[in-house]
Amino acid sequence: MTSVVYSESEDRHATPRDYLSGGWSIRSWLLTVDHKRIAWLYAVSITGFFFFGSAAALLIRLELISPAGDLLSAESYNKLFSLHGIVMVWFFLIPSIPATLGNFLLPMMIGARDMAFPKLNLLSWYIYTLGGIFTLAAVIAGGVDTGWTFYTPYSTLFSNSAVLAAATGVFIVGFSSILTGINFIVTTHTMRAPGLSWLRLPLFVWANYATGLVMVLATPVLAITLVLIALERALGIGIFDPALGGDPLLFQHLFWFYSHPAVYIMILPAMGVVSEIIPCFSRNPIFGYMGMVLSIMAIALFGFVVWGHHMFVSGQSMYAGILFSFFSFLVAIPSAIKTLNWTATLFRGQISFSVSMIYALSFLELFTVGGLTGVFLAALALDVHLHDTYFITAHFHYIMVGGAVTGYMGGLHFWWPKLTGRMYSRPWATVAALALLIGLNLTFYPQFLLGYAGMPRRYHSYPEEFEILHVLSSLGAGVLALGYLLPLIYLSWSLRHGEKSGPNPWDATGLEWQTASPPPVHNFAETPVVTEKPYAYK
Ligand code: HEM
Ligand SMILES: [Cu+2]
Repeated sequence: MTSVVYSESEDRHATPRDYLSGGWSIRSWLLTVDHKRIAWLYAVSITGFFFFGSAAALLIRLELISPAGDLLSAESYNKLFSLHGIVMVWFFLIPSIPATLGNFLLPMMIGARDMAFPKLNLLSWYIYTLGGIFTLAAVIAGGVDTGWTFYTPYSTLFSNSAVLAAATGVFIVGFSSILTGINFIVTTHTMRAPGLSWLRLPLFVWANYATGLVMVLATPVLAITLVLIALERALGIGIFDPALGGDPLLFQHLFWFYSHPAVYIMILPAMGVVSEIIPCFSRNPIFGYMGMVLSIMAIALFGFVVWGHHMFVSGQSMYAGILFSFFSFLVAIPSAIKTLNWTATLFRGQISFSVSMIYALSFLELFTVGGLTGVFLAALALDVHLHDTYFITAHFHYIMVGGAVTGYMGGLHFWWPKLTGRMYSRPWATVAALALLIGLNLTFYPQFLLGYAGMPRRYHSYPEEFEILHVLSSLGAGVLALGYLLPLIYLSWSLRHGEKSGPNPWDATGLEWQTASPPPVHNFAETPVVTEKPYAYK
């Protein structure tokens, strides 16, 4: 893209201050309305939740090293995997890329000075933090043992754990998600720079825009579901209780009507990240831009009609099952188109294995395995065998950790010089990226075999024949932990000591690379004008 460029030598204007030099007082951070600082506020809280959730995961894997349930009681095991799921899904994966990288980059990528509603943006962070406090309160109140899905009747009639506090936390964080979604949608509609038509938007912007739509359309359903669960549990109103004329399946319909689209809230932004990295490090324009845009929108829309594939064995009608199976096959098509287009972009490209490119290629491998096994599960008869086994656990971890978290790490490394104006240690970052790739496969591949062989999920002890595969998986979790801890160390180090990066170290296209690093408070000295399509590489 060509545009007016802010350059440091230009002295027609006084050099604008960068967004970090405006002071480090607590006030200047906690009351900021600058989207770039708000992105950092999110990054800090989200990272905290990620390591909290990871500690629970490590304890789970430690327990499963031996077949006897000897490290944890069954009860604390249930509480640990519930806590892990609740924290990772609601407090890490859903906000991760949109709230951090999306918040930081979206206005810059469209040549805007900020989000459409800067104060609402800050408010979403406060709401997120408030929700987090409730979830932590649930832990202090003794924990929750319902799993991250709060399935009734267990969550309403039987569990004597802190269900209300945990569900309240999730309810609250939903509002933060809705506000972020509204901000993304309005910003993309109204604040694009002159010349930046819809079909010149970078795919990362498209992906966050579609994510915003899903957030705004789906999250209210989750909110209603959680209110009903709370009322049911506290007052026994009977919406889900057959004894009082209610229906427990209704809960699953409502829950998955939000939560299946929500899996696309997690994966679409990561797809956006990968779509920026791959063209840059193969020096090729993205293959099939139009197809990429259409498949982003198709994923967001089709995502709303497949929820019933989570309920194949729940007793819903056979015809519903067949319909949901069919729609699930359909939603796999746009994902396949995207994967093929990334591959075509790599083809005959001048590939350089930068750190973010290693993450993007890892994403391709992991997302493909996760996505294809989703197609297995969408086949009705096969799902009857695999349902509620470790095969499911493996499937969604390949997507959610292999896809979403790997995309996040790739994006963090790609845009780190923009965020901070500094470089990180390339050798250490390469070690970490490889540890992540090896660790992920070693942790989750054995779980496909475990599930296929019949090991159910959510058990804290198991027959000895499953021991080897569990030990391998736990070993993988150790390698994976290294892959997440190392970046925490070398990235923190680079904040102070990293080499200065200059505005565009990767020689990338895109408006965000045309302003200084770190960017000035209002992003651009002058509003840029766009005259080209995105990804004008070569
Ligand atoms: C794109 C990102 C995806 C994510 C993040 C994702 C995530 C998940 C999660 C979290 C679960 C487990 C829910 C639970 O705890 O019960 C799950 C199950 C399932 N997924 Fe996916 N999934 C994705 C893609 C797909 C695709 C493309 C398909 C179909 C083509 C698919 C088909 C299924 C089916 C059928 C189940 C339910 C299996 C059962 O419980 O028996 N998924 N997925
Ligand atoms: Cu689903």
